[in-house]
Amino acid sequence: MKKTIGLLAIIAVFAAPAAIADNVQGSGSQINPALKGKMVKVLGGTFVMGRTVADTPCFFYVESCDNELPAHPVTVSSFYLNSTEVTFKEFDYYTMMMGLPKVSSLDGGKVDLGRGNRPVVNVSWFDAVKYINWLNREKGWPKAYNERTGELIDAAGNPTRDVSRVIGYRLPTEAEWEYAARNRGQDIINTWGNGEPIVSGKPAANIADSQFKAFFNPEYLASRGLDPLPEGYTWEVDDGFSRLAPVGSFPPNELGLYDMSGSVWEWTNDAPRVYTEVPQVNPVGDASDSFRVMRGGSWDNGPGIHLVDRPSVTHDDIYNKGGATGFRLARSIRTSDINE
Ligand SMILES: [Ca+2]
Ligand SMILES: [Ca+2]
Repeated sequence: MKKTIGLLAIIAVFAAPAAIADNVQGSGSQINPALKGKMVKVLGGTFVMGRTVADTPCFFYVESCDNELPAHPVTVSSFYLNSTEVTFKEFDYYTMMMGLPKVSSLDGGKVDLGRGNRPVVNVSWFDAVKYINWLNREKGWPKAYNERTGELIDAAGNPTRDVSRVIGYRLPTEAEWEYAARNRGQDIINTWGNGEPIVSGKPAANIADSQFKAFFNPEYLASRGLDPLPEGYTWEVDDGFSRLAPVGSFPPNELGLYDMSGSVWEWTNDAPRVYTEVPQVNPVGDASDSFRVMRGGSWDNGPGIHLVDRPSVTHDDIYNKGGATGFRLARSIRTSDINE
């Protein structure tokens, strides 16, 4: 495990106004009747990627969050990002059609997290890209990934680090994910801003809340040989969900994207890139590295997690089957899409 969020590892052991939204999924609903979210057009731009908010503390258990520094200018081209995380309903349709076993909906403590419109979890990075390749095939698009090497591939099947050469659905790059999660690169720590996780007087995200704290009480943790949660780890408010919530249960960000903070960690396309001061344009991680970055925190992280936090695990890892990592779809904008 590399530069990861220790807390997640610990928990995972046992818990284990869409002003610019364009529905370009179109016939996708005919391809996969379970498809729920819509693709939101995220207008490109240049932002400062990495930890930009001064004095932001590192998350609990993290030895260092130096991998979020130095903050540096990054230019991202316009792209589409799905408004929601991929759901169990969507993923179950795929496994049914492919004759694959259903993905477990249990957390590490064998508690059922629920299925349906809850985000799919217990999927490795390779599980996610195999789903994406299948979905692209159903759409009549080329595969986006080499399922053996983990490389992005262009329409001819050749490896590429240029996302604009990938025609169909793919995972968002880290830069795309962060840019979109921060409302096109604003100086915000989480989707709700820099204060309490509240929007319009209501909980802003599904994070580790008072219900979570009640379940993972010191006695329960001690019975599993684990230390109590650190003081301040959870949010002292009931957000309505001790574990998974249906996608879209909380307010979207300004771009119309739901659950960018909390709900489940989201696989990005990228292997970890070492940040430098050098400005980047559409950076993509080196796929030969077997680690992949996940973003956004989950139901088992409190409000101390940040959008810029970037833990990574290997691309075949289901993260200790902790029920806390899923993904969402992205797609480059192609000239032929302009009139869609
Ligand atoms: Ca919660
Ligand atoms: Ca999320």
